Amino acid sequence: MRACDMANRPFRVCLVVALVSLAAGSSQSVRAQSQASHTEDAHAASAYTAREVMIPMRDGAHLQTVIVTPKGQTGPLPILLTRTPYGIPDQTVIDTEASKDISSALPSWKAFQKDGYIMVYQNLRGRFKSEGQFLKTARFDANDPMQANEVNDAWDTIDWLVKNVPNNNGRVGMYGVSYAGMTSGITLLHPHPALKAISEQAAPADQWMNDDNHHYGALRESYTFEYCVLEQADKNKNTNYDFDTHDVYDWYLRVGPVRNTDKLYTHGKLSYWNANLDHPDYDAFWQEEAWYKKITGSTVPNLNVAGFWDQEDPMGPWDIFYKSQAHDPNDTNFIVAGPWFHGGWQRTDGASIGPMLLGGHKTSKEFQDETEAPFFAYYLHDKGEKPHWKARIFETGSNTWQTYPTWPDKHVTPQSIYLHSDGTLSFTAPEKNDAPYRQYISDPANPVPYRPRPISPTFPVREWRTWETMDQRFVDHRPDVLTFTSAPLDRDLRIAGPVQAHLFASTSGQDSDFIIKLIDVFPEKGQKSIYSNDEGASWAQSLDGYQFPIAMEVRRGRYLRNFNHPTPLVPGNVTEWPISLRDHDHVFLKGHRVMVQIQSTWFPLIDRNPQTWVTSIPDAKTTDFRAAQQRIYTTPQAPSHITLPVLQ
Ligand code: PG9
Repeated sequence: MRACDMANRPFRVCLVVALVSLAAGSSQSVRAQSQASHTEDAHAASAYTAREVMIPMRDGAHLQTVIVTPKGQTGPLPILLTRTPYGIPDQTVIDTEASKDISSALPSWKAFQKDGYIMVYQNLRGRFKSEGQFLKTARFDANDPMQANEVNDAWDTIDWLVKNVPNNNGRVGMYGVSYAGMTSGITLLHPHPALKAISEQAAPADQWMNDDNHHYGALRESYTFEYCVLEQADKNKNTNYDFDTHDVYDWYLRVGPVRNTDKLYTHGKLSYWNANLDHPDYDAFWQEEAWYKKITGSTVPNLNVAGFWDQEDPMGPWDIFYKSQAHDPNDTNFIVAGPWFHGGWQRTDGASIGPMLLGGHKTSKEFQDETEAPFFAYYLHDKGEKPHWKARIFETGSNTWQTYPTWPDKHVTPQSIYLHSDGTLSFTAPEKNDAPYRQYISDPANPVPYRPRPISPTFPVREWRTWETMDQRFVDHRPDVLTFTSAPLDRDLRIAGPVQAHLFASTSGQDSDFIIKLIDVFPEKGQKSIYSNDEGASWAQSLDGYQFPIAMEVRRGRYLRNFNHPTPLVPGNVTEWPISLRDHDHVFLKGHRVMVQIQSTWFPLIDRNPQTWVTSIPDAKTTDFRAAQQRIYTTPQAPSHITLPVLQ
């Protein structure tokens, strides 16, 4: 393994880039931008003072913490705390970044500073100068008050801050994206009394079911492996794996069965990666990690934030929102969702998602100024008003902010759109004389790439951030990808709520995956994109005829009956595959077409299913991987369809 470039840079630059990765992994452009800023602004002192302290935890470990206060602070201010594994800013970073409008190194800084806060950043135990061991865990045992976990570390930190930081008003808020979203959200399980508001943003909640590491048990091979290298290869750095192929598709294919990554390359050094290989099923290990299940209600006001194109933690915020909603007597549990990749609301101005323009809105800035800052101002400063909505959502297609008093909205009508054997898609159910199925051969030796090749490493982040918005024409018409398309819509089709697919499918193997994609197909002419005014835009960058993914998901056959006890499929048997496509809010505009694509590999995002029966897929042998014949049924008895939450 080779340390990332960051390791060779001055420490302060590393910290900017490190905190940046808190939102969505580091990126070349942000890295270059940070470096440039350092040269230009190195001496431009900001109006803030940063001081570093080591805060003691109950077990004696001290955590590296930076406390940033406004120079010349006159009265008491609330504290806003972020707890991250990726590195924290120092005075130079504060001086450089504090003046920026959208700054992912100091998320939402500008919007918050209008109201005034003491900002606190802390490295999690075992990362950088923080003592203790980084366990990469969301465990919490309420019966063991001495357990090292993020709930107790947050509690001890808040307790120390309110007692030791001069001129604080006794109220603390926590916020952060992804890992720092998890460390905020998990405080719901046992909040310190001074914690008055949190905003978990893109927090993972269940790593086996639907966040970073697996989707319904299907291992997210490339992301999980590269993330474990990033965080576990070296305590003092974020490390990028040094691939010896330009296209990582080739590297993962050459590795073969997933256990070979450890046998050939990492040799037991990545404990969390090996935990993923040792626990393929939803056993006690993963059930303990699914921390949101212990939420008993909305114990602290919480602004959950989700991105509809979140390539890492798309489900966590919804899980946390729904679980807290079950007991929310004071109406303090809210959700904001929008057209964002993982942490996009803290990284760009949000004027577009992929190539799609968003009607002149700067959705990230609007979120920060109009929702996030007022939320904390209300609970920590007694300023302004409580949100009057349950969900505030930027709806794509219509490109408008919508507020909902309940989520899902009560006026939604479920309507099913059916797959037909002639390759069409319509709201009419199949009839008995239609051909019963369409079929393809899925070959693990030639898996369908999840984004156009060559595929870059996940870290440092390049195309990874926006791959879920990519034009699906790159696989359309592959012999192992089935496409179903509707006629152009004669009116707008507005969906708002949970989308649910039901495939009726068979395989000639004893195990298999099905991947389903719900796609908005743009008209063939005259579409405006972010490249429209750019003379250098290529033909391929046009939105004309673009196949824009709205929702995509995988299910693994061995877990259809039971997540903890995998069972073989019966070859040739028609089985119903329910596949949840999560919550969405999108308008398929008049003239657009709706498309569904189905395939059985999605590589190397998802590890390959051998399609024969093995007790553990990571430990399969090379010879276990075999081609299988897949059939998607389209009959009145086995009507494959997607149920859409239609809002008139
Ligand atoms: N998605 C990243 C992550 C969070 C929590 C656990 C593991 C990975 C992140 O962006 O922080």
